[in-house]
Amino acid sequence: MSTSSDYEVAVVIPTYNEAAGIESLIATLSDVFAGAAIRGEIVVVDDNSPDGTGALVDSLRSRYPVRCVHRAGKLGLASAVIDGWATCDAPILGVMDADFSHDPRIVPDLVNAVRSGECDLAIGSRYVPGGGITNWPWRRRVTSRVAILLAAPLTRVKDITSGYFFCRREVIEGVNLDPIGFKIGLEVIMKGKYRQAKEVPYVFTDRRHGASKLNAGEIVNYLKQLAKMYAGAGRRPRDGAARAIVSQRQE
Ligand SMILES: Nc1nc2c(ncn2[C@@H]2O[C@H](COP(=O)(O)OP(=O)(O)OP(=O)(O)O)[C@@H](O)[C@H]2O)c(=O)[nH]1
Ligand SMILES: [Mg+2]
Repeated sequence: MSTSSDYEVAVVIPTYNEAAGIESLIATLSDVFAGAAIRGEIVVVDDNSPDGTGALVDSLRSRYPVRCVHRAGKLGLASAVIDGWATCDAPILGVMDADFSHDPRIVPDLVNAVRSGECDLAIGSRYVPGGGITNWPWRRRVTSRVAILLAAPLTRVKDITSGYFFCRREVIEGVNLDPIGFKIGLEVIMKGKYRQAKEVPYVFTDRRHGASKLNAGEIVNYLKQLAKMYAGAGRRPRDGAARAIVSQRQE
């Protein structure tokens, strides 16, 4: 049995009622890691899901490189990711959703961009050439575009609200990440200690199973998070000036 320090990559998957699809995602990710010769660990952080997601993940430990961090109740996506990373020793840390919206096939591109030294932060991106969104109702598309527009002056990263990325652990180590709401990516993009970020395109697809946890409360959380970012922006070096951003078209 591997200890967590044997892994070079740890990907955290926050879950709340994702039993319908989580086994399939864990199996797919395990194959992706093996196919790309990545020693990867999958860390599910479950908030005592009533549908039994946590117990299901526990039962998969002998078959896949996965473990579950159990929390007492629904405490929010961003704090789940931060708590998950805190249990990992791997030099590269990542995050993705449980519902197959984040295409696992680009995991090797994201991880290799970081482990080769090309960048310190590799972001799955819907808003660079080659990226996109399928199956989203127009309301979700508009909400996403408005969310992106509101944050655009803060950074040159195009998919500012991406929840799919990998980075060197030094990028987040010692950084005061605010566990507010859904947008852990915005926290890392704005506060992380990286020299270079890269956006890797992928096509976001609507969830295959289960129900959305994005609600009006999370939109309010996002607006609060943005207000804090704008208030702090004057005290930070301008992101666009300080850091290089490269985009990559997928072949
Ligand atoms: N541990 C934990 N995970 C959460 C919480 N809220 C959401 N998640 C997980 O975070 C990920 C993103 O949530 P989603 O409901 O897919 O949000 P979304 O992608 O914006 O919306 P849809 O795709 O429409 O459902 C999923 O894996 C959820 O299960 C939470 O409070 N705690
Ligand atoms: Mg989703």
